[in-house]
Amino acid sequence: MQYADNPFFTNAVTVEPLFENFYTLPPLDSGKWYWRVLALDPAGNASDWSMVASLTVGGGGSDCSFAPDPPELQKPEYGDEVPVLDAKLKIAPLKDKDWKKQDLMTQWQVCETDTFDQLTLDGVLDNSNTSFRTPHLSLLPDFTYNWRVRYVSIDGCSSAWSEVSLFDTGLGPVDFNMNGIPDEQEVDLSVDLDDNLVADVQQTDIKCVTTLTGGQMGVSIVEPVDAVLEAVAAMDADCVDDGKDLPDMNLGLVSFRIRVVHPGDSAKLTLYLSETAHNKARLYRCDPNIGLLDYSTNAEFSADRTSVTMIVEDGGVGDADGTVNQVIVVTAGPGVYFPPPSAMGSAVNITESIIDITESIINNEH
Ligand SMILES: [Ca+2]
Ligand SMILES: [Ca+2]
Ligand SMILES: [Ca+2]
Repeated sequence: MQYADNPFFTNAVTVEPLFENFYTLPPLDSGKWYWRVLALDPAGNASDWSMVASLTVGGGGSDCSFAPDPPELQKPEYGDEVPVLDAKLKIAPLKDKDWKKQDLMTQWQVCETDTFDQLTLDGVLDNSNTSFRTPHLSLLPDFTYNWRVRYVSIDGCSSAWSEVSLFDTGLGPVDFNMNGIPDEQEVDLSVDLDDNLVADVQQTDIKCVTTLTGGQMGVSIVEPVDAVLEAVAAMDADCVDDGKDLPDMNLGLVSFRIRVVHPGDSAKLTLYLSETAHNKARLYRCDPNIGLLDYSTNAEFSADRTSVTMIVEDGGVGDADGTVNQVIVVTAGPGVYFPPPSAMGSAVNITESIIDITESIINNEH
């Protein structure tokens, strides 16, 4: 499914995969919007696009005359410095007594300028969430950013934007040789993850890091040829640090930032793994405000399971910055859920149990 603010679908947002016959749109600006759908079979063959349909946001449908008061920005305070890799933005709890917490979403925007026309980040959280974590590598070091927040009701009415505040980012990890890899995560000359008999550190088409588990992962852009891999950094598997059960991720996660030439471009890339992935491993993507998400539908492991190819799209699938801005930010890694050691006694393991059941069905087919 694609939607856009113009009938030519310039800078359209693509939503895939979509297994249901409905989709709930994130908050959209007022005005006329256009959408269309196509069908894909399991082999990836696509139908033609449907006819284009339109919808109008605001002024009509819902009564938006009682919009909530705008949020009050709390942290960072004006001009504070935040860490590049792990910034957390905070607003005061919802004060407007006319609204219920669960009926409002918070929309967070970060931009280099106070015009908010070329966004760095655009994220929507449910349940009047008061804090927003910036995705790893989405912020550049030693930079000043503007940010603002608004409430959006579940029927699409929004508050005014909060005041605009500013924060600065710190220097980030040391990268003395300026290759986009933290120097303490560089690999040595013995590493050749793409198996081409050339040390990866001597190649321009792959960036490898030492993972936090002591292995290595490499990132390489397959296409488009004009996309640039700007930065790569290894991350801990517990990407939201919430203590929840995680898949077993023997290489942890790798974050990377890609710059594409055209807004909304897709990119295909390969993650090279220093350890063969388990035969049941899936590729997981980290959303810093949700946790790990199964990215299998847009990823494919190689036959020998030493690499995995993934598709990402600026402002679309996989892009953690949530906006069409010629930058794609991703944190991902392979992982596998093993059956919990004790029987499923606790509610915590429900998700795992469901995954185990799916896996046993798959196994029974063989
Ligand atoms: Ca470096
Ligand atoms: Ca190599
Ligand atoms: Ca983007």
